[in-house]
Amino acid sequence: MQEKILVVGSSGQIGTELITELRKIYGSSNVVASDLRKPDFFELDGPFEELDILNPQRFHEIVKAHGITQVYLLAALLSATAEKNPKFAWQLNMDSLFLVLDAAKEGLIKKVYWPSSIAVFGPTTPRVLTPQYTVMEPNTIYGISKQAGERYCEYYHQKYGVDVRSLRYPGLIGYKSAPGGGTTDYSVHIYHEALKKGTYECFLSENTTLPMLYMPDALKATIGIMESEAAKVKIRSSYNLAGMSFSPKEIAAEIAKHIPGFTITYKPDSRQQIADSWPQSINDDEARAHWGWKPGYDLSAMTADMLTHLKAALQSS
Ligand code: NAD
Ligand code: AKB
Repeated sequence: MQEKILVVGSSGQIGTELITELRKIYGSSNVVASDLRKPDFFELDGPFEELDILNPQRFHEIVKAHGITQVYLLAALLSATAEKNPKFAWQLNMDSLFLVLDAAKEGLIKKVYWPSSIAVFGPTTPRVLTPQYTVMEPNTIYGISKQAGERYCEYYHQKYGVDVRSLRYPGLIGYKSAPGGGTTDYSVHIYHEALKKGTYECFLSENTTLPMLYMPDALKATIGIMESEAAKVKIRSSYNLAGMSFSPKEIAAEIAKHIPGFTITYKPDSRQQIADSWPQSINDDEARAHWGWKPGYDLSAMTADMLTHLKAALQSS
């Protein structure tokens, strides 16, 4: 049977890239992009539907009109933006998940992807090589919504047999799309500013180490878990996922190897407190053992690739 995929929140940092990858696999006409707005930076070569995921009627209309079998739910408010509007963040992050899980429970769709985050961990979690199962007391509204979302995903799988799959992404870094309101966003901005100005003012302090993942690895993991046999996906809350860990000082030193004279200054803001509550590194043994996850990029390989692509994009613009 031909899969028909709906990506909700397709114009964001992950969505813009995921759409391209999914269309390579399933064919452009079988992957429907949907968001409040069309993406800013590239033309979509396939169907796009305007959708506010807080409008259930419109969601059901799109699912029926396209015969959707799988939904990737990416719409959310991220950590920094959510702190500015906690009630709305809770409404968007939770109501969208209930809507999609219920559609699967009712048999309208067959499979759901929903990303969680390292934000499910909090200040009482062991911060180094944080294990899959550990203390989870998040103290941001974003983290609380992700943790509650994980519990709902597992509940819907156990009670109703819903085939929902999830990854706890670390900070994601890519050259094709801009990040949207997270605490790890500096790790994308720094490459752009390094090439444009040779200097960057960082909103986190120099030794704030956080787990990160290069976008090609994030896409590989996302499609990898969705294409795994159901029996291999033994965890239905969300899987720990690791790529690399570094601090602003370390990424700046790596960039300086390619751009001699590059400088970084530090002006921590409210995002520092969020970063301080998150792990420094993640243990992802379960993802590796259950469905064969393995990252391809470390800090040095990612930096070389990011700078090559961003330089080419700057020269052609
Ligand atoms: P983003 O902010 O870049 O994109 C989110 C998209 O959702 C935007 O295009 C936005 O317009 C859309 N959206 C917002 N409200 C909507 C609504 N009511 N209806 C339809 N669309 C709506 O976020 P992202 O970085 O692409 O993240 C996607 C998912 O991955 C989120 O659940 C996020 O929590 C998770 N995640 C991201 C990262 C990361 O580093 N980017 C890390 C961990 C988890
Ligand atoms: C954020 O910083 O909010 C995201 C995340 C790690 O969930 N990048």
